[in-house]
Amino acid sequence: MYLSRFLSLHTLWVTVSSVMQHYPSVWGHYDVCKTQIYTEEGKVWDYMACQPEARDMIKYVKVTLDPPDITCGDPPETFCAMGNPYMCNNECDASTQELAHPPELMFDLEGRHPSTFWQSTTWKDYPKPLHVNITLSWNKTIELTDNIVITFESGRPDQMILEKSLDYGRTWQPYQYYATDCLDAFHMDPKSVRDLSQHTVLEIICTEEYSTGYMTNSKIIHFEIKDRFAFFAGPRLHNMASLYGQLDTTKKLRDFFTITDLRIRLLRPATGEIYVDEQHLARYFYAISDIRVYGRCKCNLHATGCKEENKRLLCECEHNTTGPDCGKCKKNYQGRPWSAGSYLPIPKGTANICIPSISSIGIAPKLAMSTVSSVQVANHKRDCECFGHSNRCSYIELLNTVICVSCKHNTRGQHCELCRLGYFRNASAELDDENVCIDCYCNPFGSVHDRCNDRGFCECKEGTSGPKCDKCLPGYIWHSLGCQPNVCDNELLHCQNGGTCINNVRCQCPPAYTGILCEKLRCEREPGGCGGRSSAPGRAGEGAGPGPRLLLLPLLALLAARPPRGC
Ligand SMILES: *[C@@H]1O[C@H](CO)[C@@H](O)[C@H](O)[C@H]1NC(C)=O
Ligand SMILES: *[C@@H]1O[C@H](CO)[C@@H](O)[C@H](O)[C@H]1NC(C)=O
Ligand SMILES: *[C@@H]1O[C@H](CO)[C@@H](O)[C@H](O)[C@H]1NC(C)=O
Ligand SMILES: *[C@@H]1O[C@H](CO)[C@@H](O)[C@H](O)[C@H]1NC(C)=O
Ligand SMILES: [Ca+2]
Repeated sequence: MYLSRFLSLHTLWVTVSSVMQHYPSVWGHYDVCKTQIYTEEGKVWDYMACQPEARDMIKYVKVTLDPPDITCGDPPETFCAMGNPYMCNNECDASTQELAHPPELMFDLEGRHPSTFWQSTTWKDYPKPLHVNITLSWNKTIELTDNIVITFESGRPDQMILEKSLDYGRTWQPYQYYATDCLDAFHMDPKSVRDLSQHTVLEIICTEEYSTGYMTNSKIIHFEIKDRFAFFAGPRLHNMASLYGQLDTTKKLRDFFTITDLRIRLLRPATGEIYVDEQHLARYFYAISDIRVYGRCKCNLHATGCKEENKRLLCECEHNTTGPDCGKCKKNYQGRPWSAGSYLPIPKGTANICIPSISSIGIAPKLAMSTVSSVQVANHKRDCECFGHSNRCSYIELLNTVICVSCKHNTRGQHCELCRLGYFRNASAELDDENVCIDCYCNPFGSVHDRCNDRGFCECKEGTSGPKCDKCLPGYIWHSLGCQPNVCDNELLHCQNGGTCINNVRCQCPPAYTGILCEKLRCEREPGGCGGRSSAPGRAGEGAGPGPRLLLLPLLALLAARPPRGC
């Protein structure tokens, strides 16, 4: 009972002190990302993740077509009206504005009638496939916030792949396959986004939903962002906090909605039938009137603004971060490794601001002066061997050696290969395991100090035992300050002269007696003594000793049981 009380007291202390350590600075981190909102309780601050607002990203896009000469009109050609193979007197002529269909018309303001559109050449080279790549590049990482919507002016293609790149077009991954017959076109079972779930949300599917061909009126193709969000945020996206919680912890999910480029791969135009009518190849082409991409600049939750500079989007980085995506710490602010901010407000999330470099704090002057700046350190990355407990090291010129900085997971040492004091090595974990160091958890009252041996055994004070020094040896009893010898136990150590043993801590003596075991007459302690009736003359002074101590112990216990103020 005592033990659990004192252990909880200990954790309370730890909690209080760590809150005092981090609370003000964490609060400060979110300062730049709060707005005042009005609630029933009046004006309050709403803390939010630092991210720019979502907007129409099409304004900032650069488009590339492959092959480059795939746009119709050079030389001029005729094509058939959509849905009517016998009205083939429409003309595309790149040199006449009214008859031209350049790529820009995919991005202009739509909503008027008739719509404006880009159009490809017709499939005159049939049976050679009519392949077109439309690549949209932002030269900036963006996070999609709404469905990608592509509106066709011709029939929707029989086969198409939407692809994305996360590395400015160096590598490409499919985002979604679209076909009138998924099995035939891509050897995939047809699926709809509604067949997915939280667990399969990252699956790349082939859908037949948008490819019902030539004859229908519907012209639109979606890539469903919102339906995917809804697996986490509920059907009407009420619970965005839940989505953000997932995004915070699941990098794959975050990356899924992140792009630098999109590519629409048109693989086979709408035919409306199984076979292609070779007599009327001017029926077959691609035409797109509109493309919508909504998203926000990815600033790693370190910026609320994103500006356009020289036709390029750039985050307006806060928290002393820098780079187009706020992806690193500013010079002289590399005191700890960069990390992204958090979607979650305090107390769960922090902004992870960059802190001044070690050399500018100056731990030890000698060390600080010989520590190269972290920018240079990055070049030493090969030499940075920290078993995964740090990704930063410093070159110490004086010793001509590289040491790891800010070892995490309770490690320490040149290569983060040792456990911090108060931790011991987990024998079943490899050195690069996050669990490699285990807290000693030495009982603060029963142990000599907070360190333990390599098996986790703590060094115990007198009368104390157990691996964590939280048990008492026989003849001892747990008090607020550890194990104390039993005062009385009614077996070997009886209270005398009719005294009763209270909690093994003290004897409660009848009024006439005193002493640890009530072994003395009270009058012995008074001036003048007991008038010669003393049973043990000369021991009066000793009896006074334990009195205050025995009183003190319950008092301490009382104090300890009171919760600290303000919690
Ligand atoms: C379209 O892009 C893909 C890669 O995403 C490439 O393999 C293919 O050859 C390109 N097609 C054309 C017509 O450029
Ligand atoms: C992308 O932006 C960088 C500046 O960060 C610039 O140097 C580069 O030329 C840009 N690339 C394109 C294709 O615009
Ligand atoms: C960035 O560093 C400057 C200079 O130390 C400091 O004044 C400022 O508050 C820091 N910004 C943030 C958001 O911490
Ligand atoms: C020791 O490491 C293993 C392997 O990582 C882990 O499963 C276990 O929980 C660790 N033990 C403790 C007490 O942390
Ligand atoms: Ca248009």
